[in-house]
Amino acid sequence: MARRKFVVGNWKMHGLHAQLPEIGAIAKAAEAAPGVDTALCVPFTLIERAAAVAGAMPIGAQDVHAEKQGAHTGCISAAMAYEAGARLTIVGHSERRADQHETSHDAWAKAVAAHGAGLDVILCVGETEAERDAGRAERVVQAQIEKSVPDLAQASWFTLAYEPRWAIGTGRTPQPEEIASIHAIARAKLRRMVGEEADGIRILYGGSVTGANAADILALDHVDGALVGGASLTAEKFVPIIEAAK
Ligand code: G2H
Repeated sequence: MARRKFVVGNWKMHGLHAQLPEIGAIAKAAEAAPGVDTALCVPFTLIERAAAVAGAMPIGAQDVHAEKQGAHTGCISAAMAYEAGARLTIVGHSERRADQHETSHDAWAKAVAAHGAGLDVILCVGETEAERDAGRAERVVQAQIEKSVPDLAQASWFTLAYEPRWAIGTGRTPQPEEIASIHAIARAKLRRMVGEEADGIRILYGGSVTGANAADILALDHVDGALVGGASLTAEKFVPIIEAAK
């Protein structure tokens, strides 16, 4: 099944209003690449103004709370993110799994809540360096998918992102065959969980993607796009990645 390439920037805890022109420039490049789906996940504080300058390019959040409302100081619900202008959200990012001790069950609950509020979902999975060194990468990723992908996941709103933790922000990327192998295993696991729908679900690679390595990574089997951190912060760095996906 043909899957459109999907390139998503994850600004993490970067970006003040002064960076809005970068978002405008990225959106312009996205518009010039109609064959590629491009989106940018920004801090909550930027969502509303980013959406105003992003034109047709969807703006996303990087996390949402699993509950609709309640006594959760400092948290943001999926409906709040949607109301601010987000149309998608990342859940289960490894930095949240590590820093906020989020589990695969938390990621599942957030994915369900986000979908319920009308947000598309990008759910992240990926092994640590110790798990890869111990030969457990495949089993870890399969278990994370098992526990965190909702049974009702559909290609129209759900995307999986494979991000080996040891490749995030480190400048190290796995060997092409390592990426292709995990993506094939992830697709097979999705098929066992959601049947033929899995063939339409996009699986992104994330972890030190740059303009220099994007074309090679995006050419791999079952790699349907990229989740990009550091190299999405400026149009100068991000646009070549969008163009590599054309
Ligand atoms: C992985 C990625 C974006 P970076 O976290 O989600 O970040 O491209 O900086 O490794």
